[in-house]
Amino acid sequence: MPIQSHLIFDFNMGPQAFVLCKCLIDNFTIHDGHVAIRGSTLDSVLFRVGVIAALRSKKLDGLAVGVMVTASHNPEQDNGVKVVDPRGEMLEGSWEAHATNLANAPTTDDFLAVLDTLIRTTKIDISKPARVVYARDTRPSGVALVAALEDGLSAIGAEGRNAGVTTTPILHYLVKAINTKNTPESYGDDSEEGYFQKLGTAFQNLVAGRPPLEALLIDCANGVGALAASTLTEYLDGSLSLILENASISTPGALNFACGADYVKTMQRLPPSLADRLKPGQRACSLDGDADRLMYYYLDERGIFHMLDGDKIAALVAAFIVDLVKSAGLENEVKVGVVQTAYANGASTKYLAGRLPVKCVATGVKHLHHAAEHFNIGVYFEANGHGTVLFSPSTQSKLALYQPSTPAQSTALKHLINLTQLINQTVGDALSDILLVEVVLAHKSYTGIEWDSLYVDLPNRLVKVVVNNRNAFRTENAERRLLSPPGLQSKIDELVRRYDGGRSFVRPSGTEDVVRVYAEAVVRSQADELAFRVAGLVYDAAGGDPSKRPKEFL
Ligand code: NG1
Ligand code: ZN
Repeated sequence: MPIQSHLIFDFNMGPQAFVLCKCLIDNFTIHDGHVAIRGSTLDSVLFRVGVIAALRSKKLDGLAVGVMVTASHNPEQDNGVKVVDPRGEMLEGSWEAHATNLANAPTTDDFLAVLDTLIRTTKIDISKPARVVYARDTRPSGVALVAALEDGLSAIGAEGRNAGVTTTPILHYLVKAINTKNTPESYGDDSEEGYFQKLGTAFQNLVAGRPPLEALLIDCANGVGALAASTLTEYLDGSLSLILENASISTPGALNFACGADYVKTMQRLPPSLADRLKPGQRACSLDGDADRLMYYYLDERGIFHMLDGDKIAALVAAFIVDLVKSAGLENEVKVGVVQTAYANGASTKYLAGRLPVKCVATGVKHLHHAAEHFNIGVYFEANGHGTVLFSPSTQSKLALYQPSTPAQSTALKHLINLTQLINQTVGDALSDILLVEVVLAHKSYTGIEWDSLYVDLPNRLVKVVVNNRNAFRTENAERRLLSPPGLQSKIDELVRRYDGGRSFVRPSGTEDVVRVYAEAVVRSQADELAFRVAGLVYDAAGGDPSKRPKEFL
């Protein structure tokens, strides 16, 4: 059945995920990070994803591989697929090339021929078992896609486990829990219940004895987060009240529409549906369509919207963990670091860099996740609200064996150990991140206002420029400087110098056919002006028609 929608392959996933198709043909439009498919028969692609995931599992001796059908924060008519690797590594380049060929084979005969080559060249023992655990978000098109995926799994004789309608981070949890079952590294019971139990128990341990916080309002983006947040409530046992808004998962077209984390971050405003729901000073947050992004915010007494984005979450959480490490007497042994991208607000970088090591990496969760693994405790968040905290295996063992010498050290140690249970370390997880934020707020007795005042965001502006060939834009230094088109970077530098606190950079998007321009400055009007002027330079350098130059580009 042809489905008129977009299928998105996400290349920007964490190391747990790989993406199958880098250069698809005909119906497929390629955008580095994602591959969008318009008006194509998606069923055959999902069938092949099933086969590829099963082969990946066979190659890894039957370890479970995950497949998530979702298009995250994108509109409801889009859909996509992410494959979750059991070992938390990126797919080998050679294997990825074979997988690409498999997905692109024009006919069934070609498909079988490529399959045969893949099995031979990667030395897959086809008699090995294959296990694939899969799930989907609430998009209506997901039903047919999952059915096609199941056909692919049956065709190759893989054992499939349907995890139903759930969040991307829960699917990641399940993959890790299945593969570590009955081992010393057991990640938890391999069920949704195990996930909620793990988070709920750790949260209750962490807030025990603290005065309860005011209820938190959650904008569920009319997506699967509504189901998961509702179940989570049962496991919190009254330790935190959640008020679920935008929880209409069966209203056509409602998913991510004028709500959700991406809306809040992009528009820098409250979802209109919450306007008469939120009291001044009350904390609220938005999830995205698959619940792996989180934005907090509040309205002040004058009704002005204040956004607490991924950078503010990183600042809150990193400072808290550094304090706990110190209180536990472990500051010489456990080093905490933060990983950001160039999109992190300059004020957040300044705040964090005064307290702990901060590393800047290229956009894309895989870069952040890898860099965070180099710290004993690595905190990473994208400004858009995707992030988590990684405790290295040696740090986890150290915490388990450490003998505290005072009651205060013992308490801090217990908190750290509970944090390793509360945080979903496989991938950014909006629900786990909510609980993490709420723990810190409870410990610090902070409202949103105090949290917000850790530092003041520099006004910033993100602009898209549509160009003929965004591959003409090449970058260096964690995407902060342009190598080409020649001469453009020095023009940007010259412009930036004229703005107080000015910073701007240009990079090609990995997920859309545009070039992104980011700018910040001390004053809002200056940040806007700088962004539009740099966008104008980009437009000219890309050979745009001067008569069609967007008027806001000055
Ligand atoms: P691109 O399109 O490469 O800028 C966007 C986000 C990334 C990341 C990916 C999704 C911005 C500026 N960019 O990437 O942070 O979330 O989508 O994988 O938010
Ligand atoms: Zn998402």
